[in-house]
Amino acid sequence: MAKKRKKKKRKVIFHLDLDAFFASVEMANNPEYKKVPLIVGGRTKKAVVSTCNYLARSFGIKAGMPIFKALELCPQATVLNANYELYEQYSDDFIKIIKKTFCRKCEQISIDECFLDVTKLIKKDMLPIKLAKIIQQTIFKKLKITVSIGISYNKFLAKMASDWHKPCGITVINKKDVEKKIWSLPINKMYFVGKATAIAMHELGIKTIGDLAKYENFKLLEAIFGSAWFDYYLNAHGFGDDFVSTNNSPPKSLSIQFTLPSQASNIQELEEWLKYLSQQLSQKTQFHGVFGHVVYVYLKCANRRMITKQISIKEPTDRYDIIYQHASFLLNEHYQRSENVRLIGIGLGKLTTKPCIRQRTIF
Ligand code: TTP
Ligand code: MG
Repeated sequence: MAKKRKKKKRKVIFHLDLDAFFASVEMANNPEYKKVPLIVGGRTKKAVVSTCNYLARSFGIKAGMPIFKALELCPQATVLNANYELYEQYSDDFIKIIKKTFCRKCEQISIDECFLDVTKLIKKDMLPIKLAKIIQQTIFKKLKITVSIGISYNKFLAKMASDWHKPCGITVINKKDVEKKIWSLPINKMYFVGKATAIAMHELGIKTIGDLAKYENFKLLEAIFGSAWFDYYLNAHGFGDDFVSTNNSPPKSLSIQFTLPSQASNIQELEEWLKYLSQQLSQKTQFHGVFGHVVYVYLKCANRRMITKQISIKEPTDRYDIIYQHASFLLNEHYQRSENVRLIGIGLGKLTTKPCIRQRTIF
């Protein structure tokens, strides 16, 4: 008799996203801020909102909005300059708590988000929602910050779910929910679909995730979006990657980017950002125990022009000064001085786990 093939069990993937992160850190440090609409951004004329607490959001204030406009909506709001070092500290603590207390299968994907593969933690007396509640309580007890949690069987759906009920929500998306919950969402709400991709989809008449799922001209999708089209299409049908990578598998490249609190067209200001990002990238690289052969810098300008430049370096590095030196060279070579920059990013590519011996030598 033919053996019955065992059905592969679906994984249980959590996506954790801290609520109003920068503003929440400020409120955790100064409870007075809980009582007021709070904006984190800059104080210059061109500054925009980096984030704001949920009280400020109730006035219609949103991330990316010019501060002056936010203050028109809510003149009594308190505006703070961002304190990035403090936010990085909270971010590190968040990940440490998760890894130490709950689950080592943790993949951090941004300053305030991570995926967890909790499949092995789920038991009869520890169902996903119960575990999610315990995680929320623990994070709040230790950091005084709330976290929203999305639960599903792959990373795409877990990420979509965490956005569903915020702040402090827990949302489960099962296979049967995909049509009901996901298909009606506008295409720009789809994880991985950036602004430019969403515009291109609109031109094809794809306005919702459901439109994409039902789209039949695959050749056209491939011609426009390259090989990425297939992932978008699979995701729209509820399929997707469920592998949560841990530190055991070193990344192929690492990068850090930031949408600037206000547009910058001043090279000194951009240099300052590069310095900050080089430090963060160096720390991230050291955390993963890897060394990069290529430094790259990318800038997104206000007119949507994307500048991406890279340079190979002789010895693979994880050092701040070397990363910054090369990034600064790229900036000075390729940045046209009058252009307004909205987003700046820096990365290390061709990563290896083996450092060059010479690099470690102390002179
Ligand atoms: P998000 O998680 O996108 O936003 P949030 O945590 O403020 O709000 P939500 O409750 O909706 O999750 O980003 C995390 C932090 O990163 C955010 O507090 C501010 C910062 N940030 C920027 O400064 N620029 C950006 O472009 C983005 C996306 C985030
Ligand atoms: Mg967040």
